[in-house]
Amino acid sequence: MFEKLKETDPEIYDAIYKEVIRQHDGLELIASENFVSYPVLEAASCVMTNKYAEGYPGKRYYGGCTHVDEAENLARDRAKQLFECEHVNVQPHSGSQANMAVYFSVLKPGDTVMGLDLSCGGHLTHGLPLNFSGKFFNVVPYFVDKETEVIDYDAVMKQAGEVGPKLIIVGASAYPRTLDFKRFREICDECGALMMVDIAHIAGLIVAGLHPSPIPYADFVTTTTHKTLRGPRGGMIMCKEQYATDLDREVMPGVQGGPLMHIIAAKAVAFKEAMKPEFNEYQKRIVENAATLAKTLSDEGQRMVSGGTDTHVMLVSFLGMKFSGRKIENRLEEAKITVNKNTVPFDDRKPFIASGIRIGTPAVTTRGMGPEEMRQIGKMIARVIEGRNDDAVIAAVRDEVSALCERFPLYPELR
Ligand code: DSN
Repeated sequence: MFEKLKETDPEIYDAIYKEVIRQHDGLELIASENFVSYPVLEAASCVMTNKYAEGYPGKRYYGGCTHVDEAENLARDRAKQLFECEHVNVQPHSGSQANMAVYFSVLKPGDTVMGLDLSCGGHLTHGLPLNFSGKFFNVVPYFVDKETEVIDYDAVMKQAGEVGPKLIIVGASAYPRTLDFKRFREICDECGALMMVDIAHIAGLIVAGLHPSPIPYADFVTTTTHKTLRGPRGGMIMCKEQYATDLDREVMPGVQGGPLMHIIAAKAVAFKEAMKPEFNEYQKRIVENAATLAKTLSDEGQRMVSGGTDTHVMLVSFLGMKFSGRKIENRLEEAKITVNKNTVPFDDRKPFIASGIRIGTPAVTTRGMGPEEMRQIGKMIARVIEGRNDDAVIAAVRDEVSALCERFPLYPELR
């Protein structure tokens, strides 16, 4: 693979080569990661990376945009068809920039917004004090219920009535349960707030009809394109037509300059893939796999946040235990199982140490693994957690992981 690169820059070639091997040889269970198709990979590395195209199709600040216009129009049309939205902007480089553009288009510095607390599954850009969202705006977090670890909509309604936010941010990075967008709309209407939903994690499930869509309820919907949606790393914003002009202006020139046209082309390729019936089948398998994995972990004695999952993601809680999520993340990595440490509701450890791990099934499902493999993986994870201080356990699990991965090849084109 990459013969020219190998010749001219052996050090970078070597890093890329080793990453191909790492992705093949291990179990990827980070809930926000996936493996794009080879055509998406080809588009993401194409010559459109050379092109400046500030502006939008038909209205650019640069000449020579005929073909990148074709790509962006295809991406926009396909996204609109997939999500049944009125307007879409496919230029955000990331989910964070998508969220930033929405906030700046409707809020002024100091305005009050509400977002799900980080420890309860919210995202950095939903109001963490260290993030731009927490620095620019007065963010009041809402929480999950202490007992059920699920959002208590009545409590959010009461809190929103007291706080009077201008915007309520709905959505999460680590929340395993279905979100009730209709209920959030009622809360927003009751307190006069705008509603933004960040569907970065569940976008693919929504396309397949496995999670309700927020499009009929929300003023703005943001997403990344690389998680369950299985496209290239990037962001996207959907909104009602009435916000379109302000929003587009806020993406460019407000937040960004030139769009990444190779990535927009790759987004279009991924959206076309997502229109196929096989994509819906794939999303179904993600959810079934997550349910099987969560049940196996629970049967093995692990405590699952909220008792399990409705989606692609789950959290194992070590709250109140002597060992942390960081320790388990490290031990699992030694066994070639990749997860991330994650805070759990009302965590008393900092996010860099955390009292839980987050696990997701999109990537292993892309490799073709099913319920039988999920039971095997759940048992291996439980063995590592229980045998966290025993190197022999880690070594035995690592051998089992290697044998499992050999049965599900990844990117044969790159081998
Ligand atoms: N960092 C992403 C995640 O892992 O969920 C969210 O943007």
